[in-house]
Amino acid sequence: MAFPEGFLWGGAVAANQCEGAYDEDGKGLDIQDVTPHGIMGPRTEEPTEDNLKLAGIDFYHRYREDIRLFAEMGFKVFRLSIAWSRIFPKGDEEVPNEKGLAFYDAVFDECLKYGIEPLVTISHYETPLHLSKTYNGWIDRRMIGFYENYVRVIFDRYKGKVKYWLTFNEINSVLQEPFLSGGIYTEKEKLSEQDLYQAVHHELVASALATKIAHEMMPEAKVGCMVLSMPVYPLTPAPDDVIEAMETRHKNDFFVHMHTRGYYPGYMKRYFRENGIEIQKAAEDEEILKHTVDFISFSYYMSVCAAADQGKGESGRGNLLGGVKNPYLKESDWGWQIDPQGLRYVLNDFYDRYEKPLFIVENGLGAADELVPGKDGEPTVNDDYRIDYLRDHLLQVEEAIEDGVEVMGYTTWGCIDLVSASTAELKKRYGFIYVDRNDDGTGTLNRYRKKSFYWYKKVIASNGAALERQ
Ligand code: BGP
Repeated sequence: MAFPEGFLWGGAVAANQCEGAYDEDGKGLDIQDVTPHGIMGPRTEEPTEDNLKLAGIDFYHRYREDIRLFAEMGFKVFRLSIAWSRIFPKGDEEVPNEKGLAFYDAVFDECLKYGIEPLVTISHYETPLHLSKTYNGWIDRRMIGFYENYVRVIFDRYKGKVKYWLTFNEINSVLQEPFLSGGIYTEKEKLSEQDLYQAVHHELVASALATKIAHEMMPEAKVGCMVLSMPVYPLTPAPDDVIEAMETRHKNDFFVHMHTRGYYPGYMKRYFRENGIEIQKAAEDEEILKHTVDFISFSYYMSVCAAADQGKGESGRGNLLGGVKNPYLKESDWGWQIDPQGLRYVLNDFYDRYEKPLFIVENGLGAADELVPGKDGEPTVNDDYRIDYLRDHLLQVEEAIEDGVEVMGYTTWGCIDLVSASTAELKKRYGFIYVDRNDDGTGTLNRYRKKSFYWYKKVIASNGAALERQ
């Protein structure tokens, strides 16, 4: 049996996509509260009623019921994020908001009650809006200090409860999505590469600093980086396409290099040199960056192709980083190309190169589900397409484990339906658990088990053996 004993099976969510209660118990506004239409849409000055994230799926009030359902599936781990603006409503205060801290105490206690390990993302696309507007997010070096203050508070509070930490969600997406990922308020079109890489540097220093502090304050803690993984295949065997693919990969993966080796790779120094980018560094940065992570975590949804002649391929829609469409792959209803073998590829690739344990912390299929009457009278969803997707990917994880890759665990994205990050829809559902809430805001918020719920439960109970049998 390939999956090792103690393999961490579970699911993942982010505060801004599920909690709701956007202004309750002292929470400040964050950047998600002013992006009602997701990444593509315009942002607003104030929170507006059409922003589904303001109420989310009401996890803030229903977490007990939800965690009980996760426990019923047999989860060993639950990945969630702490909303920074619940702890520091503006982000630059000295003293934290006790009610925000108490909320996560209750959530972690609930997980631990069922033997579920919390896996906590410290910052998941939810920078406090004040930090974004006042400092322009991570462009400003002072963000490192605000983030340090925040991590010291949460490490101190939750040490003993939380062992697994991730510093920034998909840290490598800041180049493509400066507002979402870096809290940078200036419009993307007005930013130079100099600005973007300066922000990247600050985030990387903050991430290494958090790792150092975590290791000092919680010797048993395991800290991971979290990147958006996307294998880049050359569109053709033409050497120019192969080199294009390599250079695209370098830009995505240099973040992993930084987190595991602790210094800038030669190819990035060359890129900076040739593009007139000069990163402003403080004297201590080099030392701080040497604090490398314990494991690499990543999201995996799709692969892309690269072509030297950009006009050659059809450009694909997809998960933030984008790329050229692969003519050999099918795509989801939202145009994300489905490539289970790409997961085996990326696991091997990261492991060969960086030699750290790996954790798949996001993977899943966003689909429009239909609620139908179930056998026992309870509504359900016959989501065989989701089962197929997840099984195909998990079989590739198994292959990678057979290849010798050290895989710590697997958390499906959106284990309970939640608001989409890219389009802010509820219709794009990922969950094992259906949440009765619709894009027009209607719905009872009731939770229903989908067919995949029972399937995943069997997979976990058999530690993966059931994948083969079905
Ligand atoms: C990742 C984000 C998640 C998540 C997921 C699915 O990029 O880390 O927050 O939402 O993608 O994307 P979407 O919600 O757009 O379907």
